[in-house]
Amino acid sequence: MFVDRVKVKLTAGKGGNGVVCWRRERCIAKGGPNGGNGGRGGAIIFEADSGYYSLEAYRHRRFLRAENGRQGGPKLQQGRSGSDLILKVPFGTLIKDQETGEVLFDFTPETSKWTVCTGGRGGKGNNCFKSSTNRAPNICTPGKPGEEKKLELELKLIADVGLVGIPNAGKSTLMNKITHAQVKIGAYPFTTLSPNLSYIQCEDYTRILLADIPGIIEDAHLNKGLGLEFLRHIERTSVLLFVLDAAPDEEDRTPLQDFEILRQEIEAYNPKMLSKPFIVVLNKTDKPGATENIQAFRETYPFDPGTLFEISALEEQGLSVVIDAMQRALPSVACREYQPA
Ligand SMILES: Nc1nc2c(ncn2[C@@H]2O[C@H](COP(=O)(O)OP(=O)(O)OP(=O)(O)O)[C@@H](O)[C@H]2O)c(=O)[nH]1
Ligand SMILES: [Mg+2]
Repeated sequence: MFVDRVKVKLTAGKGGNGVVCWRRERCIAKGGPNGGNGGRGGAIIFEADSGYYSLEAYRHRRFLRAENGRQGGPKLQQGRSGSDLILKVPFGTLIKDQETGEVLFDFTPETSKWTVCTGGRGGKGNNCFKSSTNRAPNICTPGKPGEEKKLELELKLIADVGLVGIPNAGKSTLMNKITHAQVKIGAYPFTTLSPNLSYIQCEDYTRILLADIPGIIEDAHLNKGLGLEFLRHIERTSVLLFVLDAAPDEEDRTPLQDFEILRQEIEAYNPKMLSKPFIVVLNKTDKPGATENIQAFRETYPFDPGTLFEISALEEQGLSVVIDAMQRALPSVACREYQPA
């Protein structure tokens, strides 16, 4: 199951207590204090891992605690420190404060580890309090509590190319044909209910990571259909790939209208996304009626040949040139980080 928003309460481990103990040995009178210190409590650390692509692991784990430190022992024995709790998250996870909504950390490919809650310090045993004036201190201190935080984790996938389209445009079909994904396809709207990630293995050994999101309909910004909720998963992609149905079954729909609806909805969500490089594919060219629609589209939007493509995802026609266009539109490989799903 794809989970992209969870709330968690984290508590780092408490430090172990210090102890009061006395050295007792044959022939050693008044051996003095020898109570050890408590161990440190375990910390909580977030670690981004490319093997994860959703926050599902936290769906039923809302309260997370690291191990407490153990108390000190006699003979100056230091208590064992609590083990750190490592929480794996996918790249693209934002960590926010639950109350203020402030973004505390963002797991981009450059950042992969963050200690979110430090464990409490261990208490001091009575050996620490001995001095020239107090050679038999009868005191020790308790361990300090670990840090506690209430956080919200939000995932915004990091992909190279984001597929956007009206439901049933053929996004998932295209994704299945050009990557190794096996996304569900259906001749009805909203077949895809959560984002899918997969990558294209190019001939020059580079990879292009694609994100397929559920379809967007008119007035999605008013929460129609599945709303604009999933657009955040393509907010960080370098390139947008508009997939348009060149021959819609509904009489009153045209790819031209669909394109305008998609642009309006994206603008309502985040106008900055429209300034990204984009590619438009007119899909289903094998269907009757596609030619007229394509002509009308080209007259209104005379995009250059590197931006507008006619394809048939089902019959695998024209797909290789779209992949080439994606490669060209993306920043150089050296500037990209791949996070295969
Ligand atoms: N004739 C024809 N049919 C296609 C083509 N591409 C996709 N289809 C069909 O269109 C229907 C919808 O395809 P999907 O890939 O599920 O569409 P989608 O855009 O992912 O739809 P949602 O997940 O609902 O948003 C399926 O019945 C496909 O077989 C094509 O090139 N030609
Ligand atoms: Mg789909």
